[in-house]
Amino acid sequence: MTQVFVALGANLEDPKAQLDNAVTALSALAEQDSLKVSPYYCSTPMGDVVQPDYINAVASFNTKLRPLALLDALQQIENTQGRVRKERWGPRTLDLDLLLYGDEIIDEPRLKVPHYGMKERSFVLVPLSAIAPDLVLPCKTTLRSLISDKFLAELQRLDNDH
Ligand code: PH2
Ligand code: MG
Ligand code: MG
Repeated sequence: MTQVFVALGANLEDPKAQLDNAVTALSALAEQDSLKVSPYYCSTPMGDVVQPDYINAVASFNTKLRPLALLDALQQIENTQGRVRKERWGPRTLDLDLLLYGDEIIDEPRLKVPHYGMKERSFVLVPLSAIAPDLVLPCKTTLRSLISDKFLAELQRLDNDH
């Protein structure tokens, strides 16, 4: 069994409900009582595409699924929730990115873990630290050392009940 971290993002068709539905779907992949979900945060879009603000969060859980089986399951959830792949970094109903798979470093055509952009993204690191403040990345960097005041100021935390 491995502890995994997954980033959630949505900016179309009631993004908050998209995240709620995704959390329910992720709970089916998680071992009993292992699912943790960060607060939801509103963040302005990263990248040059003009698009609505995002709701972002991070979930962690223990799973028996191997990495590619987990990737398949995450993509299945994205597809079920109406994900249409158009432009890179464009708007989406749901994005589920596998951030960390235990301490493993995975470099396969379909899957690179740790997620390539996670260290530079406030909308990943801040929710991650809400559920795993003492996390150390596979490269031995502490999560705490990556979070700046600027990152904290970039996000607006929403009131929700988990
Ligand atoms: N995801 C993207 C592109 N830009 N911006 C924010 N704020 N949040 C995201 O999740 C996001 C983004 C592509 O994955
Ligand atoms: Mg993404
Ligand atoms: Mg993605």
